[in-house]
Amino acid sequence: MKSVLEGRPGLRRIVEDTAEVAGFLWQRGWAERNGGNITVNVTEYADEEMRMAPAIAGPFDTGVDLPHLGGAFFYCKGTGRRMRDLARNPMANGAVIRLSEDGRRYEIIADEPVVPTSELPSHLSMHEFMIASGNGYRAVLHTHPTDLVAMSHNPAFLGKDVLTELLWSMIPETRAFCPKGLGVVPYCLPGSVELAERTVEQLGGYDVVLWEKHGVCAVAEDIFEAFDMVDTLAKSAEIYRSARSMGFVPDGMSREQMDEIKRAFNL
Ligand code: 2HA
Ligand code: ZN
Repeated sequence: MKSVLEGRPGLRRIVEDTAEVAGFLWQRGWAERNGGNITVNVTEYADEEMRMAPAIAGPFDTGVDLPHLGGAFFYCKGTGRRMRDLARNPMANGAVIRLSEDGRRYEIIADEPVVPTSELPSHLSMHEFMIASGNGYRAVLHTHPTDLVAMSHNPAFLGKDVLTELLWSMIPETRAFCPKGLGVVPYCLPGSVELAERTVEQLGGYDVVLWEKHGVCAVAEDIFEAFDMVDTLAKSAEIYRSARSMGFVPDGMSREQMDEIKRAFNL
């Protein structure tokens, strides 16, 4: 069977970029077994043939209300699939789905009947928020960065913007390239609608959200931007851990130094 990527260079680029990032996640040690998931809104690449393509599986319920996503298309990592496998073969470990006009159901249209990620309710709810807000974001990334997850086990870090301030102060890049900081979502069952709702509540203020004792979720224009924000925050967390393991509490940049970066980068 012909791949949906054939003759669609824009869609192919998105899927190849996603595969590259999936490899980074595995190399970072953030993607044990089937850990993490990625969805990218690919509606702009859906031509008439994709709109009319017969379903190869479904329809399935999305489980959430998605008034802005009627008729939208997504490339989604498959549930139970490994990032390291997706990196090598993205269309055997992920699929393109099409939402119904009311956004309540979806069908898998290509290339194989790979059922999407268990976190589909939270991913689609985030895409819904992004379309409704008109921010132009198309990518959602969820992964398990070890140091950030470890920090979420300390209640002292979970107050509003406590971790943001600490991570910003570890290295200038984090203040500059993760300017909204890190939102926090209290522990919820993975894959649940409650996790989806609590995550979307945070997106008004943040592009990266920490799921307590689980992982992070990042939204951005494209999958590389989403990865870079998580990578930058994870670097800060690693510097913090490194300093603590050398036996001292890191000073952190001063408030004046962080404000100077804010001005220099027009944040
Ligand atoms: O896809 O990471 O949160 C596996 C997960 C669920
Ligand atoms: Zn997870």
